[in-house]
Amino acid sequence: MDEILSLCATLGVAAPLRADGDLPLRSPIDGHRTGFLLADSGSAANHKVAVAVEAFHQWRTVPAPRRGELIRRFGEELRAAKQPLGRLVTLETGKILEEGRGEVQEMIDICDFAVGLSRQLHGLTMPSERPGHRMMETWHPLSPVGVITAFNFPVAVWAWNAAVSLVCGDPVVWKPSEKTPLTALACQALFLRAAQNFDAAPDGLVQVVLGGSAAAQRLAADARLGLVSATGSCRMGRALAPVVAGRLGRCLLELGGNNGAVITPSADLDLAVPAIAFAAVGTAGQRCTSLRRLIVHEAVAAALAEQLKQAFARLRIGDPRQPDTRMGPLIDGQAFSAFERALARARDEGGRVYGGARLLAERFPDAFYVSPALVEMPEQSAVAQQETFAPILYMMTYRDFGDAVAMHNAVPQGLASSIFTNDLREAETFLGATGSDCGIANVNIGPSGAEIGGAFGGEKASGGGREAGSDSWKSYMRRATNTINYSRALPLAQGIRFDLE
Ligand code: UN1
Repeated sequence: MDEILSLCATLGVAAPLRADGDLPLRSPIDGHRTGFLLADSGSAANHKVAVAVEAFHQWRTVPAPRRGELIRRFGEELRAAKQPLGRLVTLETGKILEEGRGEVQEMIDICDFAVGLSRQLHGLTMPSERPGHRMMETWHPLSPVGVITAFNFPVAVWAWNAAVSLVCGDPVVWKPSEKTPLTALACQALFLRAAQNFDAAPDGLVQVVLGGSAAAQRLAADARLGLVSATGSCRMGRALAPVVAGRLGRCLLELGGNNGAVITPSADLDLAVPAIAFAAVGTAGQRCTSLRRLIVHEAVAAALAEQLKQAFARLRIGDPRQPDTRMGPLIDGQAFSAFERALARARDEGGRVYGGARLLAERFPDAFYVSPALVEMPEQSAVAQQETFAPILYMMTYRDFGDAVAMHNAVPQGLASSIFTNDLREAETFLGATGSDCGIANVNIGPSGAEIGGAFGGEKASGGGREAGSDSWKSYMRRATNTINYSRALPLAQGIRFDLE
């Protein structure tokens, strides 16, 4: 607890804990209560949105490359704070140090991307059908953006949204997960450091609203937020999206995944085994891109299962602060119950479970360490169609490639996917129109660990949103189509005649 507070102080958050707080904070590492924070009341949150609206009115007039300069400075702050912020991510989420720092690196990367983007927010010019006319589109700042994030990527996913929003001219109102509020306050503090001596930055560009699902619902309902970008479970998306839609606002959803990998007879298992292990057990299976389903050709299934069991058995599981640990704890007891429930159900549905035990329970009765589970399933039954946010890898076999793709796509979610093959036809088919139906489809790498340069997001129940790279910025701006008449005549479109005599 002392370390968490001293890291907060280093990062610019003084005394975040409150004796009168109502948001309990518990360490996933040892289960101890860190203390309480104070959730924002409805009126406090309302005021923060009002401040963001004020900031918007000024910020939208600042030239985009100048807005980019602020994000460049923010990136510098993040570089300087990579170690302490990465460590705070580890302490708050239980992810290993390497991954905590990796998250901060992802923030730095998106800042770099956004700085370049700030000079490229350009539209098209189209030929007009009318003589002496020009048509073009221009992109303008939209409004303050509501950003709702999950515990598992407490800082990187916010940064994808914030860096892009801010260069687009939109302040950010951020509701972090109630399980990871300290990293959010730390990011805000680092941002304030970057903005301190930057004249063009109005106060209140980054607001943090602390609270649970009621706070998220309030942001969803707030018509001053033209866009609400929300990351979390499909259930969360189903609760929020209708609220945003009800006021005809824009929603960008990044929801659950149930990510699969097809392992073909030509797969290079020396590549596939470590890729599968990282994707299935990294972050203790708590990434939306975690690998949950293996669809393996029967010719390689036995060899692969054996190698995976060995790889899982060698894995160092425990205190994520130890440099050689590869898998830390689950976030809390609820996550552990979901893990146990899914494994019981898998057994009921005919699955053979390897691993899946609780570990270190005597030392940490209130923290939840587990060994990852490999579950050989007779078919892709109901349990394998759900996302359980834990290290469970279901393995099914196939004979015919077409069946493998069909099985791959036969789940409600459509986030990330991969195929391991050295057969060009299989690879291209998987990436083509009849292949993977996901927003992310990879060849010879796992489904997780995406770079920020591409658009990130999924289809079907994964929500349809796209964040981070490519042209995802367009969701954060208002597009105007402009037609300019520089002639002395008034020809109408579609050749319509409208004579007044
Ligand atoms: C998430 O789990 O919500 O692709 C985001 C990845 C990370 C981001 C995951 N870059 O695994």
